[in-house]
Amino acid sequence: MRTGSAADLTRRMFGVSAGGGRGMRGRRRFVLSAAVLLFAAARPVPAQWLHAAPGNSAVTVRPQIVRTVPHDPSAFTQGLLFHDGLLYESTGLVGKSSLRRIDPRSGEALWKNNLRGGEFAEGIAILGHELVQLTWKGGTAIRYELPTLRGDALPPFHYKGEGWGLTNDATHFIMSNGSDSLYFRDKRFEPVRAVAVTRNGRPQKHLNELEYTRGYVYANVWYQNFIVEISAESGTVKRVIDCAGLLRAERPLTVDNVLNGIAYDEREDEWYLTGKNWKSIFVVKIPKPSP
Ligand SMILES: [Ca+2]
Repeated sequence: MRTGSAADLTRRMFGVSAGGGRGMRGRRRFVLSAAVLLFAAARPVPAQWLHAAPGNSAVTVRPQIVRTVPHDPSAFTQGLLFHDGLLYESTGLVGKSSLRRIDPRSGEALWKNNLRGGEFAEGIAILGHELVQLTWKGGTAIRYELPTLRGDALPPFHYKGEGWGLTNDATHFIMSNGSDSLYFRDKRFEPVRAVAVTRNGRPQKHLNELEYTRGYVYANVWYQNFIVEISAESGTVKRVIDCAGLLRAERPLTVDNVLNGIAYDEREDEWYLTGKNWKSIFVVKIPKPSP
């Protein structure tokens, strides 16, 4: 039996006919427009996200899934970190931006702050006694006191350009803005230095959510199924963490539900990885880099 065409599907969903008669051209145009809208709204995840390892001569490693934790599928994850036994998540989109403190065993939000209407939250980092939350285009970072998470006690940091990912190396904040550079800032958020990131000698653009440990910055790459391990000193990508297995397990609904969110529990040597609007956080082991 012949399966329905896109036009058949659209006709059933919208209750319109592409048959002959008066107004046929208008209806056909409507059907075609509806079909374009339908497929534009739900572009599927590319097959290579689920199967192919990234083309790369740098060493590729695959994470081993230890367990999964439920993740709020309405959370458009822009930042994730692990601190003192708890997860912290920043979610984006205007009207849906938030900061959450999450139980890493149950995935439940223990505390949540919804941002004001026009703000679009991005990466987060904890340095000293404060948690800092970037905004995408606002040029402002919100500062929350720890452990109270009061967000109105400290004046915000200001910076030029876009804010994407944020982490720290215990001395500096390390920030991404979607380019191929990492920006180091001091505790007052003043710029200190920038490091250009290269993979196999080429600029690695679209650096997104970040995590730092033991001399390396781990970065999601926007619209890619892998994480790059970057030498914080030289900017060279040493290894690629191939996360196709996580995407196969998660089966994100659309191409925009990208892999994004890296947190590291140093005590247990476990990584918490997720994506925008994913239903799971994957707790994984990643082989340590050779010294
Ligand atoms: Ca992170």
